[in-house]
Amino acid sequence: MAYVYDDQNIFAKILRGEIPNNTVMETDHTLAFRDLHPQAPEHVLVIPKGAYVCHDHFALEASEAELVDFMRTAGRICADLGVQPGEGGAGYRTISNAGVNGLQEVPHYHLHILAGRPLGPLLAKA
Ligand code: DGP
Repeated sequence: MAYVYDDQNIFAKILRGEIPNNTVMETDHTLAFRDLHPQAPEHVLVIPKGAYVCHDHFALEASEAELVDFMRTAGRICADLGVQPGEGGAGYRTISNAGVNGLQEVPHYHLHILAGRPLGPLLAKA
């Protein structure tokens, strides 16, 4: 089944400059900005500039340049936030929700980076 991308989603509007955002980092293929409703003291969203719906879409169909750029950008943000466990930071969590069961609200692929407090168990009880 082909992925169907809705270009009216809120992150597509952010990428087109139709809605403002609090940018943390921008590269050729990737944009990172602060979440509007932060769930932790640090809550950054990393998105590809390409039209990908969710993680599997991006992982399966993005170019190597896009994939590398996205992952390196996410890593650099962790470094800039000072949260890398290997560098003495207190750690963080990355999350990517997909589809109905993942409770994905915005259908443009994004990685949440959450940090700045103990984040508790991975999943709430259903
Ligand atoms: P998800 O449920 O994984 O699709 O998370 C979507 C996130 O996007 C949620 O944490 C809130 C955030 N969000 C929604 N609308 C906006 C917006 O207009 N600007 C920003 N910066 N974040 C938004």
